[in-house]
Amino acid sequence: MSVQAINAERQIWVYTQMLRIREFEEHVKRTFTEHPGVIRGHTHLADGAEGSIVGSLCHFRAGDAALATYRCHGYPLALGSDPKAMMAEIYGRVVGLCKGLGVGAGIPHAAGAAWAAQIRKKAEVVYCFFGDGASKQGAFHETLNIASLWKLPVIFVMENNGYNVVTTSEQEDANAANGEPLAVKAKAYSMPGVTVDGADPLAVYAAVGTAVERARAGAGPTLVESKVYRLSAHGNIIAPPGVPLHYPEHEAITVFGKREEYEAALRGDPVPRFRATLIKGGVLSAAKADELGAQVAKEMDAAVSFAVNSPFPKLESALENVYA
Ligand SMILES: Cc1ncc(C[n+]2csc(CCOP(=O)(O)OP(=O)(O)O)c2C)c(N)n1
Ligand SMILES: [Mg+2]
Repeated sequence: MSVQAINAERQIWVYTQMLRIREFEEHVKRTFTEHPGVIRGHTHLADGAEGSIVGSLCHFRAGDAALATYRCHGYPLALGSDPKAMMAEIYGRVVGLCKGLGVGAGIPHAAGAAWAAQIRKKAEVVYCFFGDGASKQGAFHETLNIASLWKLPVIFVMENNGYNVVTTSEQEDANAANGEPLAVKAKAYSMPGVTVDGADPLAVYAAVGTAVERARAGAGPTLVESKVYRLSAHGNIIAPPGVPLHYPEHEAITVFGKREEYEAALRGDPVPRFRATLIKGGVLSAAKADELGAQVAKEMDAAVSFAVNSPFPKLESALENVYA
């Protein structure tokens, strides 16, 4: 079996989802200046990873599952969640996707979901997204071992953005420090490990497609290292009440003084890059691309208005989902 080439209509869908993710993240970011003090918590943006997210999820079909980290706005957007409900969740409103009580998840849970899929025997797969930093946790290694041993249908997509908050991969990762791709970690658990340019959705589509075929066929997991560059700082600054929350500059600049690295990343921005690819390939006209951009901006403006004008959960509801 080989991965089918992606048709023009699907390529436009990919570009549209990339734009939606970017615009959603830009709106979250702007919130801190346009509605200061409204979001009191931490937000982490996926700008820069759009091509990787959408290229991966192109293969998603009913019954599959996807798990993410705190940098998690892109996946549900591409999979069809309502951006209004998502924005309301970030604003902590009762009409949010998780009723304003959103929490995170993790790598071992993906193995559990994949085990359930294996038992159901419907060729369903699990997409497990996580960062390069997360691959230093014991849970990552335990999960890869059991997933390979039991041939669980899971695709481990490591979004390697080269940073773990304020440290670089080279400072934290033995493979990176020795100039090796992080995909070599797969070798220790006898599964395929591939490295792909995460800024190129079509390259990610191909790499993840091969992994999905393997998983659906019962042959087990794959580790896909998708190289991306996060275009915002790790997260917004958490400040005491009264002090405006904001996004600082990227750690490449604030911690390492590597302004040129960051500017090069901006020049390689995957969203305009894919737009140019589609226009050059005759898949999309510049006018149509602009039209899509305007539509998506309006969609996300509406999401912010909805969130700002929605009620908070009742104080008493804070204990409703606490079991221990
Ligand atoms: C077990 C554990 N150790 C440390 C932390 C603190 N921490 C939060 S995010 C983060 C960096 C994660 O980096 P990475 O997985 O590469 O994700 P990225 O933010 O780059 O997308 C760390 C160390 C944590 N949340 N959990
Ligand atoms: Mg990282």
